[in-house]
Amino acid sequence: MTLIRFAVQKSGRLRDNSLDIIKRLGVKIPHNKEMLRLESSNFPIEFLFLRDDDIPGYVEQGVADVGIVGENVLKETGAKVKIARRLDFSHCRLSIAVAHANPAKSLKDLEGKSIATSYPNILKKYAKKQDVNLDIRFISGSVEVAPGIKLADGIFDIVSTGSTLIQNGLREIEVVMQSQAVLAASPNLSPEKQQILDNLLFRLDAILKAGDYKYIVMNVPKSVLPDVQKLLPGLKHPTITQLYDPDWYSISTVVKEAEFWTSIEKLKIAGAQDILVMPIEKLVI
Ligand code: PRT
Ligand code: ZN
Repeated sequence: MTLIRFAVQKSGRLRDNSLDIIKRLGVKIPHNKEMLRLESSNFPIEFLFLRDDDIPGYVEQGVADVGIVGENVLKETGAKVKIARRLDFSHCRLSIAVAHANPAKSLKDLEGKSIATSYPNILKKYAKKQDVNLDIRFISGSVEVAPGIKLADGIFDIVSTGSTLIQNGLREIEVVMQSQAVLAASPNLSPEKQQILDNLLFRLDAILKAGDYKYIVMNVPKSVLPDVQKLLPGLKHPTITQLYDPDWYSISTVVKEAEFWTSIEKLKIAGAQDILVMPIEKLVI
């Protein structure tokens, strides 16, 4: 029987969210934190638990067929893989930062200076594009301490909340790239494996789409029903049911998360009451 090999980070920031998404796809993984290979009991997948840095190379070589990894790691390794889907978690950015006392306002002000980073390839390419010469110093971790111990003039590293930069007396001066977790796929899957991946992507899209929408239910007086109806940005038409009191209606529909607050405010002003908002588990359009 054909299986696809699915690489997941063994331990670290991506692991829990990756396993959560896999669970929501309806794919069972036996509980065993020690095992590096595990087969699903209800889907033709074998999971490989690896360091995130190894995932792009393994997917490129076809050792794994797909894998969840940060876009930052994918870009740094330069692996030739396809991004099948962006997964909307582990959002972060890669930025240049300097000590507060450093007057530099952007990368251009760091011409000839030293920058410590765990992402030398991304930085090299970016600096070349900007026509800036840098002395790039590779460090594999704790990059933020480099300026403080005079190891480098600046750093190029992952920033999420920015609190680590602040704790180390650093200031972000230029964002080089945005990143999030992605599902990377090998470019040369057999038709059988592609079929399994397509089944998985169908389920994944339902989960990713559901995250973009909310289900709302509200009560509306008959007198303002046409006004409220005009404001509803639902997927198709809303469901409208008359309540026991003939002067009142219940409306339910699906609203885009991004437009949610503006929609709710407008509906309230138009006369909608008792507005209930619910998350959507899966959405197949
Ligand atoms: O052991 P393995 O090699 O598998 O894991 P790892 O230690 O290399 O990576 P891990 O688990 O730390 O991160 C995996 C991925 O999570 C990264 O490649 C990013 O894609 C993503 N990610 C999202 C982050 C962060 N947010 C993040 N904040 N990775 C690291 N950080 C670091 C950041 O460098 C900073 O030092 O967390 C610190 C706190 O950040 P602030 O800005 O919130 O203070
Ligand atoms: Zn790593």
